[in-house]
Amino acid sequence: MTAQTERPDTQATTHEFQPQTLPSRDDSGAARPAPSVSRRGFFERLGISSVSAAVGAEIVFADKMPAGLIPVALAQSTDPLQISGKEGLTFLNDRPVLAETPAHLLDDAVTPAKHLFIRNNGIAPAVDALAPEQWTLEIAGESCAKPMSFTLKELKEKFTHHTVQMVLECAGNGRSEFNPPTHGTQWTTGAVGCPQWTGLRLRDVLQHCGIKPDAVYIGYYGADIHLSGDVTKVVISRGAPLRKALEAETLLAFAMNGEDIPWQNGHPLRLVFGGWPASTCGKWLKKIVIRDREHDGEKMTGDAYRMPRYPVAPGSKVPEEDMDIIESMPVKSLITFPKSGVSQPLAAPLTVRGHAWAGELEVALVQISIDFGATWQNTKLEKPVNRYAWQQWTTQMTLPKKGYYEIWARAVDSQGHAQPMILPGWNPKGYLNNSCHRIAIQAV
Ligand SMILES: Nc1nc2c(c(=O)[nH]1)N[C@H]1C(S)=C(S)[C@@H](COP(=O)(O)O)O[C@H]1N2
Ligand SMILES: [Mo]
Repeated sequence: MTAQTERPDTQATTHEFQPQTLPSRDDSGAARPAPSVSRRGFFERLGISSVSAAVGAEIVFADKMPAGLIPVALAQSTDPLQISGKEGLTFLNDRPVLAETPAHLLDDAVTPAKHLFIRNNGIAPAVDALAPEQWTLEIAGESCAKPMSFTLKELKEKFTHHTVQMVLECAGNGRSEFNPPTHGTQWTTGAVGCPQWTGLRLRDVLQHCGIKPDAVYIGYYGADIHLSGDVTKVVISRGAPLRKALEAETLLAFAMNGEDIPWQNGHPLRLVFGGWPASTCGKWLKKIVIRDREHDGEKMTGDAYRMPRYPVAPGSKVPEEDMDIIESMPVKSLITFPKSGVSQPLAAPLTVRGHAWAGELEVALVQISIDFGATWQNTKLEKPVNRYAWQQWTTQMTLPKKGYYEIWARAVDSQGHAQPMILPGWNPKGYLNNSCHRIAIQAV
């Protein structure tokens, strides 16, 4: 199946891939067939000698093999796709790796590393290439007064460490519900998580290197490899306006939940912006540029990560000049307990809980409905542990009689914006679906 053109079976945790060697289409490109599979553990062994070992013989034209290519011999394996350190994720694609988290596995207040989604636009660098001792970060760009390069060790020694819990959510999360369907990863609800990040303030590092008065934007570059295998091609190079880059919460993170960031999530260094699309949060970070104009790197231009400035009819074409770059993400919530589909004894009180978040704003209210939105009841909502962390909500209820119910959750932000019950405005790239999360429950 191709993750881009068919809706994934949200129940499946793994699926089989067609063995073949074409590069897969990225989130914004033209459709190409989904490629090859991998065998258990393959992703960690991208060095040519180890690939040869896995194939069982010397690969004769190894020097001609595109970087990151998974040999057909391995692709024919029927072992489910697995990435060490990850558990329970639903894989939507293997090349690039796209994996989302079922809602009930996001029940923790702080998302554990094993349950954080993966969204790669290219091929993750081989683990061997990510040794923290050898890692360097370059700060440059036409609006950088003193361009310089730091080792990771120097960065950690020179600048104060800060820890902030922040939501990471792909702007395309929820895309699978749009009709007519839009191109791109068909995420259901699971391209989101909220781990705790530790790192240096981007502003401390930028200020150390001198920000020229004409600076307006920053852009990032990572160490991942383009799907074509062409090492001169940039996978993704997005960024944010300088005012966002200089916020106290904007981090160059070297740790997640007090440990190394998982390999697929950007070890040993990644950017994290609070409340903005996760596409701004560059992984395997090698370079930051301070720009005198809006950054024009890969996936900053055209219609990538942009929304129409006005409501448009589903399926319509929108001129690029009428599209704006997505900034703060919209208000949203998840029901993480109970798991959708469970049966509940009628007599027992039912606990329902989850999280809510609202980009740069705070969530003011979360309500649930058991009658398809006819009536709503308030839940108990916690304050965020810090700005940009998601908030926990919980409530107890009894169901009136035996039978099938849906529980819907709806969050309202501090400016009074509520989640739509069904679908928000259709847009050409299928971004920002913040419609209510629904779960099924049966009272027995
Ligand atoms: N270097 C690099 N950084 C990247 C990406 C990428 O493909 N390469 N993908 C971006 C996108 S679109 C998203 S949604 C997030 C996903 O972060 P995660 O894989 O840690 O969940 O990383 C962002 N940063
Ligand atoms: Mo994304």
